Amino acid sequence: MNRNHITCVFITLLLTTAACFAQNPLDFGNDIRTADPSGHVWPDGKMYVYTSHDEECQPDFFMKNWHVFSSSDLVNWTDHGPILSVEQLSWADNYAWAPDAAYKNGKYYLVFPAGTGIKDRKNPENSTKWMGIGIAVSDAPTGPFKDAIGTPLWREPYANDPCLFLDDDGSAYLYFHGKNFDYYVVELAEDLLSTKGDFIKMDMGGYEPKMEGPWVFKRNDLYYFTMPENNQVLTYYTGKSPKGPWQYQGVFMEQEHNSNNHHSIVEYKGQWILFYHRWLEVPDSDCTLRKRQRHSAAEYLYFNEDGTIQQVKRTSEGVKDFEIRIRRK
Ligand code: FUB
Repeated sequence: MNRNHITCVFITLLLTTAACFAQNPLDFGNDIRTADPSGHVWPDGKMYVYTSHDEECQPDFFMKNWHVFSSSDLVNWTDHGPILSVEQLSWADNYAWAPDAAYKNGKYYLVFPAGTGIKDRKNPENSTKWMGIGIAVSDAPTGPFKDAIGTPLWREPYANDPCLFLDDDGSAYLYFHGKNFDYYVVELAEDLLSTKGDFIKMDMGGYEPKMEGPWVFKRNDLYYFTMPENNQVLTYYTGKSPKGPWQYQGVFMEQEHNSNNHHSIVEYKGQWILFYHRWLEVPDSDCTLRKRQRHSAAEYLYFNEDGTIQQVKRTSEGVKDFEIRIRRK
């Protein structure tokens, strides 16, 4: 074996080893492309991640179904999907975009955006695209889910990217991205199947950039309104109530490539986790449209003493040592 051969073998070994220990993107089994991961810990103690599902080379985010993946160590995942598809809806046939989920009184709720029509980018006046938010229910976290109301929660305003936050007192708040309705919140009724009261415009302290994919959570009595600002960089506000007023706190994850991000933040076994998606090159892809495809990923997330969020870096290791970390706590 000459020197070149040895170097070659060595590099291959290094790459293979690195690949074995890498955990991002998350290993969801087979070759599925997922985006918009929404993480939840349910009463059985497992982590469930609800995602949208990218098809190879899909044009303009034409997406057809949602999946859920479960794990108890964040390394070994089971795919339980698809758990709902736009074919099962009477009011939409496309745009199975970023879902969220909730658990209440023994039932599991999938809150999902879906839509119809086409966006005409050259002549926007010819666009027919419309999106709304639906609710599906199941007795199990893994579905199958059934559209519970047979319509979207509302038709106007155009809306997608729902985030359903259940507060400790049982109140349910729905945040979303809406055409001219960003930074509004609406409460849901006790059964989570209809809205209660008006859309409430939240006080964002005077800073309201374009956004999609809001995610709200609570920690130590402080509420966090987090979002992909301009659909990309992850930023957040804090507040003392789920309806604001909110105070802008800035960036906690920088941008990678000129492409969207979508995330969720959840505590699991005493450790906070950030789920998000990455646009990674798929070299053997037949897709001429784009070589990068979306994949769900996870990182540890830490808070400072004053409750602010520390910067999170994208890593290839992700949360692969989760079990060891938890045992050390
Ligand atoms: O996955 C479709 C759309 O792309 C989501 O709804 C947005 O948040 C962006 O991730």
